Amino acid sequence: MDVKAAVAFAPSQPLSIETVQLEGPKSGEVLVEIKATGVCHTDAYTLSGADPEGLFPAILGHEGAGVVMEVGDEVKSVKVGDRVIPLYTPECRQCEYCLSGKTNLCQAIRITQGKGLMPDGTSRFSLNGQMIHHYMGTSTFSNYIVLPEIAVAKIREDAPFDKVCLIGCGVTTGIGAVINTAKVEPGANVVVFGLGGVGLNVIQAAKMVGANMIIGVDLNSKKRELAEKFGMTHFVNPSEVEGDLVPYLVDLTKGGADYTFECIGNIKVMRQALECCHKGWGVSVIVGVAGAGQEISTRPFQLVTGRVWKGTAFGGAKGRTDVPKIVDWYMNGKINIDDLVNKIMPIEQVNEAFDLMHKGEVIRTVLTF
Ligand code: NAD
Ligand code: AHE
Ligand code: ZN
Repeated sequence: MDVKAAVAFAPSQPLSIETVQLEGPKSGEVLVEIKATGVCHTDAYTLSGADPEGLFPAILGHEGAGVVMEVGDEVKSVKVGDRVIPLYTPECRQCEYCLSGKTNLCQAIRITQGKGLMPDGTSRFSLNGQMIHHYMGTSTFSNYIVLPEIAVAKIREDAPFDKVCLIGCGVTTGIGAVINTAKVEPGANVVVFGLGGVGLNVIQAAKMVGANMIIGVDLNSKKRELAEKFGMTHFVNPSEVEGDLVPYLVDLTKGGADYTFECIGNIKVMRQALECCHKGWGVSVIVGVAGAGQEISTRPFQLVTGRVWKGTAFGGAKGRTDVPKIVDWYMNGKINIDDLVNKIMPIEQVNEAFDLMHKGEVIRTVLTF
């Protein structure tokens, strides 16, 4: 079938709206009509050319929501008409990783996904005979996509696509980083570096679990007002701090933070986030994604003296199990997504959405089809 998609032909080039050919679902797969998609910083990261798994041409996008239009043989967990959120971290419930109970990193299709292909090793997208890569197993910048059944979360039928699409990445990542990965407890002091779509969700989850100080750090002071609405108690703009940021934050938290979250993708900030943690027990969670060739460093003494460095992908969430619950939290007013969506535009304005993100003028632009 013909579908409408924003195609990334080469790194750092604007996306191009094209009529692309899509092959239908095979056994165990579903066809989903994407109704809305967010633009996450990871899409910009891959488009920049810094992603070692970034392949071109490709259809980017991984923060979507839509409706099942067709199911292949053997599909049991969803049916035509179901609302779903595509999962870049699937949940097969059968692989060693899923069965371990220790991680959300289902590996059932990870190898082909990283090659921009479906599990059978083929791409279903083509443009005039030229193969186009899938991206993160999702490619939500296309109005129709094909996914394995294990990579869709069925959600309630009254969930609005242009809001719950953010649960496909930023919302779940930020909230899950707090609840699943760090397991922040009531009364903890928390520092969040980067107050974008992910960082604001770290803040709202930290507030939800009863954190004490929730300190937000961002170079863009325009992020302050919304972060306060989400629960930030103190704001720090590093460019306005005299001297080093780390001792400043250690003083502010009277000895160091119990938990810090790096939500930028900057390796220097990752080090600061670790080193402003409390001696003996502080935990720093890396959420941000840094480019090919970049490495983190610190004095091992920082770890010897009890600080813990960890990371999180999709907030440690098991998609098919946890995503429908997070949708319920939104529908029941427990979490705020509305204020994260600053602009809703048609997919034709996808390049404008990237520009707005780079200028720091939005938390999320949602693109519709
Ligand atoms: P975003 O662009 O919405 O927000 C980033 C924020 O960081 C902005 O507010 C910006 O002003 C701020 N910032 C930039 N440099 C800074 C610095 N040196 N010091 C302080 N603040 C700075 O991005 P996002 O969509 O929230 O994503 C954040 C990061 O998380 C990205 O690296 C993204 O790739 C990554 N990410 C990871 C996962 C995961 O599963 N681990 C999921 C989603 C996003
Ligand atoms: N190909 C990239 C991977 C970047 C990365 O870490 N991605 C996160 C999700 S970011 C969503 O906005 C993730 O899920 N990681 C686990 C995984 O298996 O990819 C690179 O840098 O190599
Ligand atoms: Zn993302």
